Amino acid sequence: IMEAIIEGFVTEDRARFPNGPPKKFSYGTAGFRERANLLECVLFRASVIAGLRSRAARGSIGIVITASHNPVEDNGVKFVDTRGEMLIPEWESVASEIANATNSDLKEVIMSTVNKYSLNDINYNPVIQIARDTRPSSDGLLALLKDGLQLLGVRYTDHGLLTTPQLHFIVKSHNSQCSYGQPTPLGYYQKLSKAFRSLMSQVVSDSKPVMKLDAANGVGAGRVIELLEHIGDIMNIEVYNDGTNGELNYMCGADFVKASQVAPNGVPIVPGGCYVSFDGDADRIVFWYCSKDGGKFVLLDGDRIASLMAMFIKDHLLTLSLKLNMSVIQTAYANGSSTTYIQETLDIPVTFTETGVKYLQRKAQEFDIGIFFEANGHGTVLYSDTAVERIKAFVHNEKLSDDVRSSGKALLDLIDLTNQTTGDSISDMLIVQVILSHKKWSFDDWANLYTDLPNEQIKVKVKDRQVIKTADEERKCVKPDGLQDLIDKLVNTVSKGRSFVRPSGTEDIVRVYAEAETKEEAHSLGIAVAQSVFELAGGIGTKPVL
Ligand code: G16
Repeated sequence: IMEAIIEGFVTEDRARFPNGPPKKFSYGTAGFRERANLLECVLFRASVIAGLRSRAARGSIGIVITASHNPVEDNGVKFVDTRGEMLIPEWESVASEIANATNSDLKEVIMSTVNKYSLNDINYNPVIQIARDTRPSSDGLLALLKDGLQLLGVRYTDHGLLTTPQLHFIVKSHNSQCSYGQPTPLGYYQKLSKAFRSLMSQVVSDSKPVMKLDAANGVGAGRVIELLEHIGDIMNIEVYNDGTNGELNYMCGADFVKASQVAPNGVPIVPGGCYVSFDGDADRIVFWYCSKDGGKFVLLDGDRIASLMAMFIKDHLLTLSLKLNMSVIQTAYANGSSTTYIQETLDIPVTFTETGVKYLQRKAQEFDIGIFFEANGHGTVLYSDTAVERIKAFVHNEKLSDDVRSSGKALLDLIDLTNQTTGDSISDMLIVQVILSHKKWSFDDWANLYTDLPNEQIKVKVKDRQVIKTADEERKCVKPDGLQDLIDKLVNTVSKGRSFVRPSGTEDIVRVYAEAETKEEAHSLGIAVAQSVFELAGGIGTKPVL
């Protein structure tokens, strides 16, 4: 029967896409991502990928149609695995093979997956959880996905417009038989708002916190408005760049603000005000403000969020005298000052992985408490079952002091406020607000934890970005020959210099990162390295200039 179903699917695929996939797709940092008009075949075939993965894992899996921080012409598909995490690596290859199969190979590729994982049991009927972002192309791509699922007889729930992390939450909740939460958008708002209200009730203050949100003209805007129905009486979030006027991710949003280190368009600036930027699908977040004296722009990025969360959690563990195996997970993009602060001041070990939340998340699972954050604002905290059980023991022990028990309760609420599946702008925003309120800190106080080393990020266009090969968690470039030697020489010309290059997994460019003791040195180092990439890796277009 399975073979007949697949035969029907393949016949329809051939009728709709007689020339097969329009290009070779690679499963990048976060799924397939391309110009939207090239993705139709991929979305149709995403149905079979999801259906097979779901059968193999015996659980519901998720699909989000989004290209996150990319421009509005792009789109993409992110698969969410059964525990609410990114798709496991073994299945990234399966997904690539199916997406790239020629028309004549498609049936064989699918059937070999069916046989390899013994997926012939048609009695197991999975449910796929689906969401999409606000891109104009998302509706058409969604229709193709649904057509594919219907042909295959795979059930699905279409949750409509959601942030990517909301769908991760729903998948985890569904597969945990609701022990993690109710698998609906409402369940998400209820879980977070309950924890947030409990944590904020411990704060004595006569004013409501106010956050001004740059929602990147993306899907986060509407979701925050929905959230406000649950917490609007205790927190004020003013939503800007809500998609009614501006273009998605254009001159706004977390990626723009982090990379260009300036305030976004579309947000009225009040010196001293508290600002926050999401990216297009609200899985990344950065905070920022303009200082009261002089209006200097100050960025509080993913490294800052990780440092703040690590400090707060560590403080509570100290109150409980509880020793847990804890680590902060960073990538090569982490500002050197944040790593020093976490290791030396907080005395928490830092572990490095390559770029991509999927890598950080896997590493974080090795600890009782794994705080993982990319500098670009993508991250969250994972708590092991052991950590949760040990913290719970404090709350229910009547013999302990009120301070100790309320510290335990605060940690448990914090765990509930955390989206433990992936980086989540909404959850991260609320956690930061809780910490600042508990400490009675302003953004200035937070920024004073350490001083960032000036840094610069540059994009270089090359003919084929795959000519760049890296090692040592992307901190060393091993191909093309000679590029790393050049980088080493350039780094030695500035003080506190550091630089690395890597091919992006979401855009058709090579990324260059440079940091140094002064802004000028970071800039000149970045440009010099970008020029070396241009020369040795087949740059196209205009060569970067100082
Ligand atoms: C995705 C990943 C992130 C990664 C970012 C940029 O984010 O989930 O982990 O940092 O891409 O990746 P790259 O430098 O390879 O282009 P998003 O928010 O775009 O889905």
